[in-house]
Amino acid sequence: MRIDIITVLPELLVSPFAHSMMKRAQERGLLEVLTHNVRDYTPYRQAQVDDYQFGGGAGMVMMPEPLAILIEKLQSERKYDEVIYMTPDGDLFNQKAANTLSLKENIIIICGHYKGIDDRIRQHYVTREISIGDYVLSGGELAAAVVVDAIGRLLPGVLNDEMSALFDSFQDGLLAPPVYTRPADFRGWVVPDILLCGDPKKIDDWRQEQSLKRTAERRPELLKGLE
Ligand code: 6GU
Repeated sequence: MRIDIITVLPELLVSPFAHSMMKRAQERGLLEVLTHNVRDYTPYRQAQVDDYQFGGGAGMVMMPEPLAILIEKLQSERKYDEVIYMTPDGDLFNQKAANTLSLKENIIIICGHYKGIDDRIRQHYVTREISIGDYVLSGGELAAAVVVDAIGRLLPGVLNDEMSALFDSFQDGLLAPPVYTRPADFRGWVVPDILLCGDPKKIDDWRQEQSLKRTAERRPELLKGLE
């Protein structure tokens, strides 16, 4: 899978993909993340990429021309399945959206800054708008990093233990059960006996029960959709 990220701050998108699973995904050739600086594509002097908004009001808006030039350059090189715009007024991102996007071949992600991008780019190029939650970030980059991470770890071959994504919170619509590691007794705080019993069926049942209990306590609305 190839992801092209359009940004005015490519530096913000270095570290999130340079470690751990995202690093491994790229080293294994399963994921390619490329960043493109909008400033390198502007036809305006002094690398201008934003301007005052028509109608007045505080805050700058990203101009359509540099974005259109960059999007069209990329689209002339390969076919893209989605052109995503990161914006707080987009569709709320969740595991289902991550699963769907992980099946795509090539996607473009546009990160907005300032007051956002000229609406004509949204109307004529963007196929999907994503928000990562009901709060406002200063730009789309951190949100894009969240989305790419959530997608990237789902690509077949990225996880070392191929099964472990299946046990994630949300992957089956439930929160994950509690987990423990050594020592079995830490300052008198002991691991639940059942995890030490060695019976996989019993352990599985306990985890399922804990998942349901946690979900009922913390996110009861998640249980509504399940049978
Ligand atoms: Cl995608 N962008 C910005 N700027 N703020 C956000 C967001 C995105 N999602 C939640 N808040």
